[in-house]
Amino acid sequence: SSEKMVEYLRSSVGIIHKNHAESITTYIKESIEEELKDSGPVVTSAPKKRLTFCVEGNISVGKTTFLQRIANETLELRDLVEVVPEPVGKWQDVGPDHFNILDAFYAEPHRYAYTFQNYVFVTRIMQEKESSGGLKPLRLMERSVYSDRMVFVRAVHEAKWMTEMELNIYDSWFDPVVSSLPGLIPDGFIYLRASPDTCHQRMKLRKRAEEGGVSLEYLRDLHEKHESWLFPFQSGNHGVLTVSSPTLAAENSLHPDIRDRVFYLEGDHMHSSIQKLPALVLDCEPNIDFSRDIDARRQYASQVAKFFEFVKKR
Ligand code: DCM
Ligand code: MG
Repeated sequence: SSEKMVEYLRSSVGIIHKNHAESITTYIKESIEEELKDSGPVVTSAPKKRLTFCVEGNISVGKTTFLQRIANETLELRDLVEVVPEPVGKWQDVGPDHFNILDAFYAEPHRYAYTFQNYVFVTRIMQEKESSGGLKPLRLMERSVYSDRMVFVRAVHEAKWMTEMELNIYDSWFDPVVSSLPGLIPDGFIYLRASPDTCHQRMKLRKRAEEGGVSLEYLRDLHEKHESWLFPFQSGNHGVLTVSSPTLAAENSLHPDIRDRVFYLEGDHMHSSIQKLPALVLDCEPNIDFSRDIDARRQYASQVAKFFEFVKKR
C-alpha cells in the first residue's frame, strides 16, 4: 500500500488540526513535571536520559529553518529543546589557512569526496561532544552520521567520486567508531520530505556560494537515498533499510495526529543499533512555509512533541 501512503501524505499537506494546536511548551512542560513527580527524591533517582532526534532531509528542504522555528516557537521552549545545527561553519573554515572543504568538494568532487566525508564525520563527533553536557530533555540534531553514510557516501560513491578503496576505508572505521560513541546514536529520526524540485527551488533562493554547481540530478540522487532509507515503502532492491508500520501495541500508544506518520526502520544495516528506530515523516512541500505560516508551525511543533512523548514512553 505504498501508493496509498504516498496518496495520504499528498492529501494531508496543509491540513491543520486546530483542536490539537495546543502550545508545545505547555505540553512538554506538563510531561516533564509529571516525570519529576514520578521519579521521586532527586538524590535517589538516576539521571533521566535525554532524548535525541536527528532531523534529516535533502539539501535546502528547510532543516535549519525548521529547527530554528521549532526552537524559537516560544521563549520557554528554548529551555527545553537544545538544537544542534549541522557544523557547516566548520566545513567552510578548516585550520589556520581557513580552507573551505565544502567548496573544494563541489569544485573537485573526485579529489575531495572522501576527505570531505571524513571531516564531516569528525566534526559531528565534535558537535556531539560539545552538546552532550546539556541538561535539556530534548535534543534536536541536524542530520547524523547515518545520513552521511546512508545518503551522501552512497551517492558520492555511485557518482564515482569515491573509489572502491576509499569506500572500504570509510567502512573500516565507521562502525567501530560509532559503536564506541553511544552519543551518536539517536532515539529516532524526523524526516523532512519534499520533492527534489522543491529543494532545487529553495536552493536557488538561498544561494549558498558553494552550492552553485549542485544539479537537480544530484538532488534527485540524494532524494532517492533518503527515500529508500526513511520513507515507508518496501525498497528491497537497495538492500539497506526498509521501514514498516509500528506494531499494533505501539500504534495504540501513538497520538492520532502522528499515527500515520511514524514508521520503524527495519532490516539489515551496517550498524544494528539503529534498527527498529522510529521515524516521523513530515511533508515540506511549498505550501508548508515555516517562516510565514504560524498554524503549520504549531501543527508541526505539536507533532514533534507527540513524537517525543511517544518515544519517551517506549
Ligand atoms: N553535505 C555533504 N555530505 C554530508 C553532509 C552534508 O555533502 N555528509 C553537504 C550538502 C549541502 C551542505 O553540506 O551542500 C549542507 O547543507 P544543508 O544542511 O542545507 O543540506
Ligand atoms: Mg541547513
